[in-house]
Amino acid sequence: MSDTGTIYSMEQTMRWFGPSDPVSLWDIRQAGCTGVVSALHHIPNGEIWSVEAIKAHKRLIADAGLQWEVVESVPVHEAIKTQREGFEHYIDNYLQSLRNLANCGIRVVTYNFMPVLDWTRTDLAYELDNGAKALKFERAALIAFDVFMLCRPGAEDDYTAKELAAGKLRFEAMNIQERETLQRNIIAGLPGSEESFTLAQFQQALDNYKGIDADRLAQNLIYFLSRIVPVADEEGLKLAIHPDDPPYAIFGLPRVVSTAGMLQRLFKAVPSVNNGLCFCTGSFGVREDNDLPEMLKMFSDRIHFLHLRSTRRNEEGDFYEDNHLEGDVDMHAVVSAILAIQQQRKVRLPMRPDHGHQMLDDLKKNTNPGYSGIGRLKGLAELRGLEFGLICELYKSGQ
Ligand code: CS2
Ligand code: MN
Repeated sequence: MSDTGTIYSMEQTMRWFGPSDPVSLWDIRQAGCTGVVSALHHIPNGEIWSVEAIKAHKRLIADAGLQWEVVESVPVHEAIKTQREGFEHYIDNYLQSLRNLANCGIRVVTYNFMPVLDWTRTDLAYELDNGAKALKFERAALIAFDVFMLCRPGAEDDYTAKELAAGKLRFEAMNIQERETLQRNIIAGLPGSEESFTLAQFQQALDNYKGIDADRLAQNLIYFLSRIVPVADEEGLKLAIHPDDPPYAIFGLPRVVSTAGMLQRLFKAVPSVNNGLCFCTGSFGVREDNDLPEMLKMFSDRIHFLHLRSTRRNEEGDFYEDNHLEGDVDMHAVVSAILAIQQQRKVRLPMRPDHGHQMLDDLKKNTNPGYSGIGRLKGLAELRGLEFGLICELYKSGQ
């Protein structure tokens, strides 16, 4: 509790994909949000976001009585991640986009540094007991795709004999249509990811990482940070890197934003607090060795944005997206830790319910996987209730 008696609560937002999003700005407002998280998805990855384009998008959001709280994401071009020839041009463009966003009053920018693919799932319609649908990552299905459909050279070396056998069984049990769906789920681009591949293009994109191990990728990220963070400092922008999802290597690609140790390296190399974090509990929470409340405390001064959701994992290395207050994430401990950070820093952090189940009327609609309206509304309502209860306790204990 702060000296003034004010208690700092989270700023409630939802992601909005722009005018073509089946969930409208008014839906988001009715869900109880004061702001949105959004991006200019129509601008190709690597090009500059102009002031005019940013202003036009901002106006759309303001017309519905909402704030554009956070940009998610300004995508990082693959050339920057691999440092292939000409990458400096893409960094210059990125810097210009950041400057333009700051000039338009944007304060927080999220991005990620995942090679080739943004978030990855194998099943976008995993049916729960109650008939709602969730997103799922099934390891055997990933192996089926990697080893038996993509036929990635050397893929077998990444898995145990037991895993390979499970992947083979999984592959053999699928019909052509199921295989096509699996392929589409993995490489055709989930909402928010700016890339989409055919099988051949995907293999080509993987080949671009030959010779780039995790250490080299971390160096490339640190170089990128050393270029963008000074501009963020100048412009009063907070940068918030999103963790890897899933938070371990897939398709032999290196990962550098999955654990506390990896984050420490990045923050030590570029210490400004504007070199910050989008704390995504659903991504970090997939690893049992990530202690979320502990990580929140550890990085308390650089958390600028929150994605709240929970996953449930099993021994086979699968996980699915559970109800927001259930699963492996201890959401009570997480929201308590967030409230403590906010009182300490005297700030309200923007948060969004990260994904939700497809349920009720949304089962009949064409929705963006993970981003249907009703499931996120439910997640948001539960998270708000949890936070409200905790705030009432803070009031009681402080007075
Ligand atoms: C995903 C991504 O887990 C998530 O939040 O929906 O789209 C994620 O937002 C981006 O990778 C962040 O850059
Ligand atoms: Mn997230």
